[in-house]
This record gives sequence, structure tokens and C-alpha cells, in this order.
Amino acid sequence: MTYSIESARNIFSSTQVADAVPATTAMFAQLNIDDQLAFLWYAYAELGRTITPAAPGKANLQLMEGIFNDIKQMSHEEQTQLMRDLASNADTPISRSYAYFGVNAKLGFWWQLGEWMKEGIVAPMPSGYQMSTQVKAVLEAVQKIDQSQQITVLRNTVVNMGFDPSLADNKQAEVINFKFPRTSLSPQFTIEGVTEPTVLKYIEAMNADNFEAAVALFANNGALQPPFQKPIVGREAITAYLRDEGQGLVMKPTKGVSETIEDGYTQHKVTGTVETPWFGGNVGMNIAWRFLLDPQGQIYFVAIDLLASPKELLNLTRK
Ligand code: EQ3
Repeated sequence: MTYSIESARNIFSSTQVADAVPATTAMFAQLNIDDQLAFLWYAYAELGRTITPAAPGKANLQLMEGIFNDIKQMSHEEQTQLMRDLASNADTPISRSYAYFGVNAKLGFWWQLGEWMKEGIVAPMPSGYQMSTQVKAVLEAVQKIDQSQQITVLRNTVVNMGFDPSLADNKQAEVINFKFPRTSLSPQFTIEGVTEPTVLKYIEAMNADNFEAAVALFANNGALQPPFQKPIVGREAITAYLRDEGQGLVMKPTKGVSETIEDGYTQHKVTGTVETPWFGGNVGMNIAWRFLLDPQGQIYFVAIDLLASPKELLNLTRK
């Protein structure tokens, strides 16, 4: 049997992913714009406390200095409108610039606005704001899921804001990407049950932000499927994706299983935790990597899944 990306997506198909994340994100999308902004404020009030203070980084935020200066000059009404425009994907100059921020730059942008809202530099939540029943319902749904799923919902909402770049005619070439200096050496790890060099090299390269080395492990037409997304196909696209989203992640795989399947292909499932530089050791996300390697030992496909529960870390069933 020869594999297609589509069929590879089904390896280790009993893996239970955190379905609550897309479900809650969809609930959020149903809220009206002011309710969306209010929801984020309340959700962030809880979660923001666990943000690693060094995460946004002065050097990173300087990349957005121009926009920040403009925002500081605005009246509170204008600032509120700017936040509404971003959340409603309106076509404005700032919404267009935002669309070209990398994921971490988007998070850093809102982190700064949130800090300034607390200080009164940016328009705070209106005093006397009454939470609507809809906002309460989404907040309750979010409170029921674990922290790693909560931060993923929060991240998804921020990523989807701004003007849709695919609609823009004058695409800017440069995306603003954050870099997170690594404070400690790459964590040492052993994966109980997996000794496949390609898998070990992948984790090592990612833990050193060495995306070129990680991508060199892929077959030319190989694919990487991030949590809740479609596969990203080809080395060039995977490199661009990892430069944006893979920075500063700390991967701690612990267990796994390897199996030779047909025609010299091998499949490997590895489970463990991943920490984002935003929350450091405060939030360990329960992750599975499902690898399919071709007969040359190159990565033909890898899916990264956010697991439904810690119990899933032990699920190494082959089907
Ligand atoms: C100001 C405020 C509060 C109110 C206003 O009304 C609106 C907004 C938006 C506000 C601000 C909100 C803020 C500041 C939200 C911040 C949220 C943050 C920092 C969330 C960060 C989440 C990070 C996550 C979930 C990262 C996950 C990464 C994973 C799972 C990576 C996995 C990967 C692995 C393991 C690989 O092997 C390959 C690559 C890949 C990246 C897929």
C-alpha cells in the first residue's frame, strides 16, 4: 500500500483529541463583537496571571513600536473602535498590519494592550459593564476545560483577529516573528519505547529552535499537521510555519510505541508534554506526535495532537 497524506492522517486513529477546544472556539465566534472582547478580558484576567513575565520581551515588542505609539495617541473611543475592528476583521490599516504579525506577535500585541488597559493608557472595560448571559455561558464552558485547552482557545481567538490577509492585494512580504531566548539548555529526554533516530532528532532540533534541521528530516512532499488544523505540505511551507509557531517551545516526550508497517514504512506514536514560552512550566500541554516515516526513514507525515486528558498520554494503541 502506498500512503497519501489523507490516509496517513488516520494512523493511531484511537487518539482522543481535545474536542472541547474547537467547540468552545465556535461558541465564542457566535458572540457579538463587544461580548467577544468582554469574554477575552474576563478569561484573560484568570489566565494572564500565569503568563511568564519575560515572555513578551522588550526586543520583541519594539518590533511593533510604531503601531503602539499610534495607539497611545488615540482617544479612548478610538482605541475601543480599534479593538472592535480587529475582533470583527474590519478592513482598516491597523487590522491589515495585524494580519501580517506572526502568531506570537499577535499575542504580544494584545498582551501589551491588556497591560495598558490595566494602567488606563488604553480604554479599559467600561465600568458598570453587565455580562450578558451569552458571555457567561462561554466563560462557564471555558472554566470546565483544563488550562492547556483554555490557553489554546484564547490563542485561537487572537490568531483569527485582524483583516484576512488572503483578501489583501498588496501583501507585505515580511511577517513580524517573535524570538524567545532559551534560558536553559535543551531538556534531556528519553522516550520509553522509541529509539527511532529520526524521531529523536526531530525533538532535539525543535528544542533548539533549529527548524532547518527539523525540516531536513521530512521527505520532500512530507507534511506536518498542527493541532486542529489541516496538514501543511512541503518543506518550505513547514519551515515558514515552524519559524512562526515553533519558537521557544519546550518538548518533553516520555513514552511511545514504534511499529514497522507495509513496504518499509514505520509508524511511531509519542506522548508527553509541551510548554509554550508564554506560560513556561506553569502549563504543560498534553501532546501526542503521530509519525509516519517512509522507507528511507524520512518523515512523510507527523500530526501533533492536543490530547483530551492526561489519561490519553498512556494510550499507545496502534489502531
Ligand atoms: C487585552 C485582552 C485581555 C482583552 C481584549 O478585549 C481582547 C484581548 C484579545 C485581550 C488579550 C488577550 C491575550 C493577551 C491573550 C494571550 C494568550 C496567550 C499568550 C496564549 C498562548 C497560548 C499558546 C499555546 C496554546 C501554544 C501551543 C503550542 C503548541 C501546542 C505547539 C505544538 C507544536 C509541536 C509540539 C510540534 O512538534 C510542531 C510544531 C507545533 C507548533 C505544531
